[in-house]
Amino acid sequence: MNEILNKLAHCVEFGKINKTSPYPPNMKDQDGADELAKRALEEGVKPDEILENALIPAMANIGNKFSRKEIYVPQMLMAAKAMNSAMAHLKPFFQSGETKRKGKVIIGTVSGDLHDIGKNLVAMMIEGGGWEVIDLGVDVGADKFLKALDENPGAIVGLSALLTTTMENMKKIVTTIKEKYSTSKILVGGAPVTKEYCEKIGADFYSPDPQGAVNYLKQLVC
Ligand code: B1M
Repeated sequence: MNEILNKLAHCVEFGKINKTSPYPPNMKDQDGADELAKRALEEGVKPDEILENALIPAMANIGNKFSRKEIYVPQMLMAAKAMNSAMAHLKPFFQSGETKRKGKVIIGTVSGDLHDIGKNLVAMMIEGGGWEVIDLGVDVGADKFLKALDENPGAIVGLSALLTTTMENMKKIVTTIKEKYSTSKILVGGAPVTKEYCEKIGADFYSPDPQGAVNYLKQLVC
């Protein structure tokens, strides 16, 4: 079992999606995350073991390397694709409730803002960290966040903003959510956002990068 999970973790970390994908060149013609996740399930490895012992550690390595600037956005995106190809095999088990996740995170880019590359990376890392992610997309206003919270009580909320102009909307969204759900945890990030701004608008946590977001969530459930 360890061998297949180690191979799967390696594929995710280095962005090997499936056998036919040409990236990375040194893994040409080898099985990728797609084939290995499928085979692990066929061999009887439980979906939560695949998540805990292959996907989560691989994504944690990716997140730490990205934080240390040892890899950049393209490598992160390849790892995301590899992880998604493995997750496609696991999702039916999570969706049926047969296998539990750590909790739910509602994420979106705030109203007026169409930037989603960073938000998608954060969402992918959070999913790779064992959480169910409800991605509301871009240009998301307070109403949509509230509706998602009504439908998913207790979910943690993640807000991303890339424009100095839309940071104001982040403040409005935090205020509106806290008015209705005062105990909701709200995580914020995005290039112009700072720890000081997070504190000023009454959000709970600021992370400059995806791994910081995953670490924050981890300590909420420990
Ligand atoms: Co725009 N844009 N853009 N843009 N764009 C910036 C942000 C800008 C800095 C460029 C510049 O002028 N130098 C500037 C903002 C200036 C400011 O407000 N201070 C800008 C502008 C002005 C605009 C327009 C207004 C341009 C115009 O039309 N005149 C317009 C606005 C549209 C709108 O949103 N309403 C616009 C449009 C666009 C495109 C559509 C063309 C495109 C977005 C495509 C897309 O996202 N699908 C785009 C892009 C690509 C950029 C740049 C070049 C790159 C942004 C990016 O994806 N970075 C950007 C300049 C730059 O950054 N060099 C720029 C990579 C990404 C991985 O980083 O998003 O910071 P980032 O995410 C990081 C962290 O911030 C963090 O983790 C991620 C990974 O480390 N993080 C979180 C992000 N969200 C988080 C959430 C968390 C935690 C961490 O918890 C929930």
